[in-house]
This record gives sequence, structure tokens and C-alpha cells, in this order.
Amino acid sequence: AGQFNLTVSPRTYQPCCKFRNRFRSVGHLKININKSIDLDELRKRNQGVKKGGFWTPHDCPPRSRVIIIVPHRNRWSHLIQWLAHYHPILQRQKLEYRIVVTEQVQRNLFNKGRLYNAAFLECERAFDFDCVIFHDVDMLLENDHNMYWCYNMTRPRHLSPAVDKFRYQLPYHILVGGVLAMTRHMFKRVNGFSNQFWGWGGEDDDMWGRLVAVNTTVDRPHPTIGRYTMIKHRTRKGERNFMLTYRLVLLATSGSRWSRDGLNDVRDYCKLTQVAHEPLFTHFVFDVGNQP
Ligand code: NGS
Repeated sequence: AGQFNLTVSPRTYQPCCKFRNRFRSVGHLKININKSIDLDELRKRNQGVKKGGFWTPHDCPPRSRVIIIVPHRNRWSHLIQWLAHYHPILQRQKLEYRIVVTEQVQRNLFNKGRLYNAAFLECERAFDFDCVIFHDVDMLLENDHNMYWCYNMTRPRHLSPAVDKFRYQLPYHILVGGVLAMTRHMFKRVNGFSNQFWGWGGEDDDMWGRLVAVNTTVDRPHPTIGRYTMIKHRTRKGERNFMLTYRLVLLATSGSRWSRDGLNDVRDYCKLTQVAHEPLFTHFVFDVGNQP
């Protein structure tokens, strides 16, 4: 039983925050995709945010200590919209949080699993947190009652079951992509994400296999609350088709691979090349190695 004691501090359940939050969160949010917003303007609007994108409530103890990891590649305009959208929401939710943007040096295929794993290990080294949220940069929350924390120690929470692109319906039962919250302990328990998925897709389906392997799956908010707008972008069709067979072969072996492929070997592939404590986020850049 002792193994779960570390993840959520008793401070988390202070009634003060619960009570206040009722009045502060606003429920349904209007999504404003404002392309002209710039970083300076955003900084001015978020002066309470500390360097590295850290914020903690002053009027009561935080409900949870959360790291939000956002992988990013060539999508600065999305990232700015993301930051503009989420900083105020997370503050209304009375969380202690840090935004971590993780990027790769390589300009060719993306490896999201490696970026997530490597960023998580850097966070473990440098910061104190209970809960980690893996977040796509193109997903904008439509209802701030969807809490960005981990209240169940053993069941991660798939926060994004209802996305506009899929007409607000879960496209398939095992989907955990988009926005996924889990305790720090749980992420280590499943050995993180696989390091072997290149290009778009698959690493999230593989995560489902890992959760099943440790006898858990996910909770989800009600679809009226777990609602997101996906910022539109061109799909890299070539990348998708090229990798499909490869992804399916890997998925077939999730159950036997998970304990060898993940957090425990990501350092064999990834090197941290840059760290910056920007005003609204911590920025890690990794050399993620090359596709075999
Ligand atoms: C599946 C992908 C997932 C992805 C999901 C939704 O096909 O990684 O689509 O993607 N699985 C495989 O490729 C094996 S979305 O349209 O939201 O970008 O998360």
C-alpha cells in the first residue's frame, strides 16, 4: 500500500480550493482561434506565471502538482494558442503546474514516445510533481470543469474522449491519445511510452497495451465535459501510409515489449541538447536519434 503514498500530498484535498473552484471555473468555453496573438502580449497577460511556465495558487494550497508535457514540432502558432488557452484554465483549476514543451532536433520523422519519456525523466530530475499530463499541442479544451489532475492513483484518465474532429464521439474504445493524465508512479509502472514508433500515430495505442499489462485501463470524463476542439492542420499523408505496416507490427507485440522498451532504455537513444526556462514554459530539445 505504501507505494502510492508518494503521489498525492494530503494538501491536495483542502476544502478551500474545492469551494473556491466552484465559483472560478466557468464551464463551457468559447474557443477563439486568434492567429495574431504574440508571445509578448501573452507574457503581459500572464505575469503571475514564473519563469519556466510554473504557477502555484497563493490563496490556498494547490489541489495537485502537475506537469503538462507538450511535444511540439514546427507548430509555433499552435503552441502560442495552446499557451494562451491553458494558462488561465489551469489557474482557475487551482493547480500547481508547470508547462513543459519537448522538441526534437531531427527534422525528419517525429518520435513522440521518446520525446515524452525523455522529458519526463528530465522533469523527475528537476521538479517536484505528483501527476503528469501528456498533451497534444493541437487540442483545445472546451469545458474547464474537465480537471487537469490525477485523482485516481491507479487508473489514468483519458481527458479527451470527445473531439470535434470525431463529432464529439470516441472513435474507438482503446483510444488514449490526445490528452492523457496519470500519476508519476503509474507512468513509471508501465515503463512510459514505447520508443519505437516513428512518425504519426501508434504510440498511444501501444500505451493502452501497457495499461492492460499492469491490470488497469482508463477513466474518462463525461463527453459533455471531455470536449475539445482540434486546431486544423494538414495531415502528413505520406508519413501515415509509409508507417502503417510498421505500426501494426509493433502493436502486435506491445504485450511482450513494454517492460524492455520505454523509460528504462530511452537514454540509449535520446540526448538533451538544450534547456530553456522561457517565461511561459520550460523548453527541452532532444536529439532523439535516427530511425533504424
Ligand atoms: C489511430 C492512431 C492513433 C491516433 C488515432 C487518432 O489510427 O495513434 O488514430 O488520431 N493509431 C495508429 O496509427 C495505429 S487523430 O486523428 O486524433 O490524430 O491517436
